[in-house]
Amino acid sequence: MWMAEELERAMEEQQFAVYYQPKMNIVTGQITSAEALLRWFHPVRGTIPPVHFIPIAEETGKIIAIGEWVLRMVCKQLQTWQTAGVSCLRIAVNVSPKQFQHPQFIPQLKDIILEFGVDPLYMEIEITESTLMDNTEETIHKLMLLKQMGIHVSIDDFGIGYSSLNYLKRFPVDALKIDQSFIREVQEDSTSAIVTLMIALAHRLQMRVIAEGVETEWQLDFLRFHGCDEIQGYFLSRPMAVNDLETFIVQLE
Ligand code: G
Ligand code: G
Ligand code: MN
Ligand code: NA
Repeated sequence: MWMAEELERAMEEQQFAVYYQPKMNIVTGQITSAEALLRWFHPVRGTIPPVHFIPIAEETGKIIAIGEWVLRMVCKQLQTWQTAGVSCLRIAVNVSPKQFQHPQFIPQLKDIILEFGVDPLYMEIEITESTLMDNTEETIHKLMLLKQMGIHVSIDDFGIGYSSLNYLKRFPVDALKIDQSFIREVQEDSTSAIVTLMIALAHRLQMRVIAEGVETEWQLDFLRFHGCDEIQGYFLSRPMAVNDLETFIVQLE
């Protein structure tokens, strides 16, 4: 399997980059955070999307090293902003189930934050429903530790997994990110009942709610009208390199 072998080389030869996609507060128009999204620029095969290599990285266990690398890159970026004295943006990192469940995940995260002298308030973790539903007690414990550290936690791709609604209230998380497949259905000729229900559910659980994959102004208006807190998607911005993110934010100010 070429990919498993080349993932190793990709790390050594620095073929990975971290891109950033902003999230915006619908009411204030302010950028609240940016999601770190891994990109693999292969010298021969071109850009390989994460949907192709993240599953292989999970299967081979490479996700542990790759995930650590992403955390380090993000903390380094936060350190750069902090040192330059520019107003810092919170950054959200996707953490795969295997990485989150690893016994060293929290200690390692603490070490990296300390090493770069980052304020944990600028860190956010995105985990999926499947991460929550495995090993529930252990997961709740880890989520409490993250909360104590001041790190935000969001549930990613919400609605497509199997999280028991009854369990959801037991997880100390800050936000639900409605999966983009539901937002795609938000169109002028549809009722979009599921989306409005998910917004109500999140608020009932004292969580913020973020719509992913927002591509049209109509969707934005709908979501604002129904009390969604934040949006992310091509309508606002595609994922981009850090210098483009900085330009994007300056232009908004
Ligand atoms: O970046 P895209 O824009 O193509 O992302 C596709 C998928 O890959 C998403 O589900 C996203 O969560 C996942 N992904 C992107 N970057 C990372 C990462 O650094 N770690 C993990 N575990 N998943 C990531
Ligand atoms: O699973 P996760 O939410 O982490 O993955 C985000 C994925 O969605 C990335 O592949 C990102 O490039 C993609 N994405 C982000 N915004 C949009 C959008 O508005 N439309 C579409 N089709 N994809 C998007
Ligand atoms: Mn995500
Ligand atoms: Na998502």
